[in-house]
Amino acid sequence: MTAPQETSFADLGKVLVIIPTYNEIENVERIVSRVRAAVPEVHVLVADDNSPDGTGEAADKIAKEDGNVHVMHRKGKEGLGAAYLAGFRWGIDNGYDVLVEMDADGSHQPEELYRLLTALRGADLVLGSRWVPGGKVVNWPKSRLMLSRGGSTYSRLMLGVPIRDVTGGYRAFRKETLLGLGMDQVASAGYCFQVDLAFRSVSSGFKVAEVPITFVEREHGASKMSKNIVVEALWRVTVWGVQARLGKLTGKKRK
Ligand SMILES: Nc1nc2c(ncn2[C@@H]2O[C@H](COP(=O)(O)OP(=O)(O)O)[C@@H](O)[C@H]2O)c(=O)[nH]1
Ligand SMILES: [Mg+2]
Repeated sequence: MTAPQETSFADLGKVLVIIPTYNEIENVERIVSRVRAAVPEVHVLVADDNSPDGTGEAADKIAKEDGNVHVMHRKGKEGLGAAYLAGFRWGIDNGYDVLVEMDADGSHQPEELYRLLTALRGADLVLGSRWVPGGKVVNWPKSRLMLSRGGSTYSRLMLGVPIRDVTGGYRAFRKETLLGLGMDQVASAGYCFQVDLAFRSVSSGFKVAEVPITFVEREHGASKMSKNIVVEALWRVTVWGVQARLGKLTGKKRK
């Protein structure tokens, strides 16, 4: 693990790390304290979908003790994409300049956050990437590795985006990128939300950079990955790819 960073990211403005949670009672305290220790100047927003296991209340307790931690209570499970969109809006409305996506389960290591923020100095969006040299995945079964690599490759080829890890969810956006990519038209609910945002950023002409990360599979709690999420991603990416090709033929752009 890396020591806390001495350098400041004040030049990037105010940074908000958004952590969506659904039943992450075993992880929420640990992840928030790791973020706050790794880059003390950042603020955290836990976006909880009314987790039955009490994650939202646990987050409230942390927020009571630490003024840099905020909690958004959403009414029910609406998917990771919806939680992020609400979190982005809250962050932008509350004066944040950089919005970071991070899972609650420790897969996205807070100790690597400084690398994403450093790269954001020269980019509009930075993706933590498992599939560039130096990137890796720890503790994933072969089936999950194949799904992720296959999903990224299919999306890259289908959409023509020059990105190795299109589905990853450890990212840092400048506020201007989110405002410019048409956030209000994003309908993806599950993980294809990540593909959607990456595709929109590239199509809108934003500079997207990838930095290698080590993705560590969760030790506590359960994954919310489901067959529906995979099916949603597959059909949406296929539709976008076909639309993009037809658009090229007819000169129309995807909305
Ligand atoms: N608020 C909210 N968070 C969610 C939802 N689905 C997943 N998450 C969170 O999104 C992150 C990634 O989910 P996870 O289950 O670890 O997916 P995996 O890493 O792809 O297996 C975790 O922090 C989850 O708690 C949801 O419907 N709402
Ligand atoms: Mg996970």
